[in-house]
Amino acid sequence: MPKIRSAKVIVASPARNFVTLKIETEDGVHGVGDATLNGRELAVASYLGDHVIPCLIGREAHRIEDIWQYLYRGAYWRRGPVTMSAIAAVDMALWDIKGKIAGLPLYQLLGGASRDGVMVYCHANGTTIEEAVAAGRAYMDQGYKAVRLQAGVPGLKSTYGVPKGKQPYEPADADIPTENLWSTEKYMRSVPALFEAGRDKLGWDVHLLHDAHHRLTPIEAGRLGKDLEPFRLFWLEDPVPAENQESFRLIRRHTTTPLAVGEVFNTIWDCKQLIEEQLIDYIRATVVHAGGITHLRRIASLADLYNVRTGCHGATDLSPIAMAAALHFNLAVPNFGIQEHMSHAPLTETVFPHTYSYAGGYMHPGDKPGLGVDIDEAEAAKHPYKRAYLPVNRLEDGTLYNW
Ligand code: EZ4
Ligand code: CO
Repeated sequence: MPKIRSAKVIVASPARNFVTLKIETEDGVHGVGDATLNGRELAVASYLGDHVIPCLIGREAHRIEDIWQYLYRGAYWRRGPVTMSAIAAVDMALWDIKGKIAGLPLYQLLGGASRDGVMVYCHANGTTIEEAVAAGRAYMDQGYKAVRLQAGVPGLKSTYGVPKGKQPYEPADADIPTENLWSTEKYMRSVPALFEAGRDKLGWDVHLLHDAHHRLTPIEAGRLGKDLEPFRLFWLEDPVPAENQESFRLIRRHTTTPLAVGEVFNTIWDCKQLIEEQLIDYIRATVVHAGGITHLRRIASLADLYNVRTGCHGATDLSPIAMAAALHFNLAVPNFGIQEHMSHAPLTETVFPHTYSYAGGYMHPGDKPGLGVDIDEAEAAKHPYKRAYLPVNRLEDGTLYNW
């Protein structure tokens, strides 16, 4: 059985910051894992480089479950985004190695394809409702079956999901966080009009989604969900911050709009109650921030018991390595729902060559052994890390609020 000979962390910024773990066996087979935690990149790099890699050398690369338990239970300090992103990177890289040695794409090791392709949703944004809906139409012309609509809120200078200029949406762009202003009242008045226009102009043969980005209280979320019921959303995402899982009981009491939560979750414990009480419809935990393929499968298996489907986070701060891993997972998992998809910048694509592809609303991971993605280290080295933070949000009276 091949042993791990070396491992290294690569921090680079091809269009944005990414942290990558590369593990190599004694036989010279290597695997890659994404360890990017937006705005806290160097903390994960240090966790891996200073505390994980020394413990990996000499271990059998095939013992993925044992290594996962070793890093989770063995560290004494459990959970948390830094720890779980580091464990995820190791896990992804080891699955990549196992696939390469087996000569099989990862999804085959996970039980094989449960579907022909992975339905993805894209981001249609606009400063105005008209712009957002036109962007949705343009994506539908490219074959997308599912579109997330976000529009500027009248009276607010900036809104979550709406890019500056015509740039792709990537708000982690400031050396010190920029400060945005928020008004729930203005937002709540504007969203139903967005979806009324969306259904009017885009019709009913497209899935429409929306992200409230943790900005509401449970009763506000109940009202928004109710106001949006006529437009039959595929989901309303992150209506409230979800540390308090029982708060979703209140939302559920008031609306049948499906709910999606979990892009900031790290373990099964973050969503245990949400799933067991059937308080959500889609779990958005990702392969990178929730402990890798090994742990995400466990979350999905629990979710399957309660008719909760997967809807993995897939914004551009998840590297193409995480995207590849998500696509293999999505193709195989029985209770797949949908996958978020934002195109990476061309420079990102150059640094992470990959086999996954998009056609007609669906993505496929490709059939190369392992994950089917790699890092071009020479290219990566040309783009050094640059500190970049997400914005923070304040209410109009200056109170710090949820971004
Ligand atoms: O704010 O990925 O649904 N997608 C999102 C993203 C997140 C960023 C945070 O790093 O909410 O835009
Ligand atoms: Co989101």
